[in-house]
This record gives sequence, C-alpha cells and structure tokens, in this order.
Amino acid sequence: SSGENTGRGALIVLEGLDRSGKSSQCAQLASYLESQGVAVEAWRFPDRTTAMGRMISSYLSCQTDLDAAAIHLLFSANRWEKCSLMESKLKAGTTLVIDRYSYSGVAFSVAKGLDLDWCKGPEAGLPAPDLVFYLDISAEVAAARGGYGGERYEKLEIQKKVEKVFKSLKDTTWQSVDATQSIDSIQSVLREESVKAINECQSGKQLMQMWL
Ligand code: Z5A
Ligand code: MG
Repeated sequence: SSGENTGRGALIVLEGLDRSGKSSQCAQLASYLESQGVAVEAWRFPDRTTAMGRMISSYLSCQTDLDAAAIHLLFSANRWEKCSLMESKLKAGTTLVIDRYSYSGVAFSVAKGLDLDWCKGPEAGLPAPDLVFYLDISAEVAAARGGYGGERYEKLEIQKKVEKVFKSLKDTTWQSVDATQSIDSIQSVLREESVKAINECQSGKQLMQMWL
C-alpha cells in the first residue's frame, strides 16, 4: 500500500428553527459535495425509521403522549443507536451532513421547562460536530413561510422559546447564517465552509466528543 492516510470525514450539522431551511440546504449540500468527489451521506435526526424513531414520530404527530423527560431520552437514544455507525463512517472517510442533532434535543426540551444541564447529560459523549450551521431566522419570519403543519412543536410560542435556547447553546463550532437570504446565497456559504472543514478533517483534525 502507499501508506497514505486519507483522513476521516467531517461531521457537519445543520440546526435552526422549524422552516429555517435545514432540509433543503442539507440535500443540496450533500449532492454538491458528492459532485466534487467527496464521500458523503445526508442523515437526519430524528431518524424515524428505527423502533425508537417510530415512537418519536408517533409522539410528534400527537398520536401518543409522553412525559417530557421520557421523550427527551428517546430523542437522545435515537442518536446513540446510530453512534457506532456514525463513528465508523467518519473513520472510513465519509463526511456526514446531518439535519438536526443534540442542540435540537436540548433546545426543545428546555423550551418545555426541563433543566439545561439535565438535558445536556445524555448527549455527552456522542461524536461532536466539526461544524454547525445555525440557520438564523426569527420565529415570526419562519412562521410566515408557508405556515406550520400539525406536528407537536409547530406553534409560534414554542418556536420563540426554542430560538432563545438555541442561541444560548452557540459554541466555537457554530457558524450563524442569515436564513432569510435566498436559498442559493445560503448554499454558497455552506459549500465554502464545509469544504474547509472537510479539508481540516482530512489533514488529521481529531474527532471530539459532545459536551464532555
Ligand atoms: N426534535 C426534538 O424535539 N428533539 C430532538 O432531539 C430532535 C428534534 C432531533 C421534527 O423535526 C421535530 O423534532 C422538530 C424538532 C424536534 N419539531 N419542531 N419544530 P424535523 O427535522 O423532522 O422537522 P421538519 O419538519 O422536517 O423540518 P422543518 O424544521 O420543519 O423545516 P426545515 O427543514 O428547516 O425547512 P425546509 O423543509 O428546508 O423548508 C421549509 C419551507 O421553507 C419550504 O417550503 C422551503 O421551500 C422554504 N424555504 C427554505 N429555505 C428558504 C429560503 N432561504 N427562502 C425562502 N423560503 C425558503
Ligand atoms: Mg426539515
């Protein structure tokens, strides 16, 4: 063999309020990176396809009710059940672009009244993102975008509280992007910054752990 180490993939997360544009941006970013020859997969949390994911989905669509602490732990467990796969993909050189992560987990539960440190606890030790794009939009402007569906948190009052918590979680991995710009303008920022992050990971930047 050449003895070359091709380096690991980057963990890139998109966060933001409902209707901030995360899903649209994730899909476009992943296909752009792929077109550039990057090994990449687009993921999302909650992953509604697992047994735990189906319980979460039933809760979000208001078909079942759950204690706030119980649903918090389910969202977290839904990330933990994908943890070893996440790590092995990253180690094998695949970049992951993930729609929502631990920040959403904490933001929604704290908005419902749970304690911040308690909420962070079960997230600690998950792979930490190398880069978080926070798609910044006010709850009011987001609400005006086609209106909300019928899921549990799709209400202005809740979204306003979530926005406040999100902003308190900002750390050094975060890049806030003005999400009221055009889809294309936002996408070009995401592309440029993602390529930088991927190069850093390729050249040996260590994978960190969440909130430890
Ligand atoms: N949740 C939680 O409590 N705990 C957790 O740990 C996790 C999640 C992971 C489901 O999430 C709920 O679970 C969520 C948080 C909670 N509840 N809430 N709120 P989800 O990810 O499944 O939610 P979603 O419904 O798929 O995504 P979204 O947040 O509603 O939307 P988005 O992905 O941010 O936006 P989008 O679908 O890309 O775009 C929305 C619309 O805006 C669409 O019509 C676009 O065409 C339009 N759009 C997008 N960008 C623009 C720009 N730049 N300009 C104009 N219009 C735009
Ligand atoms: Mg979405």
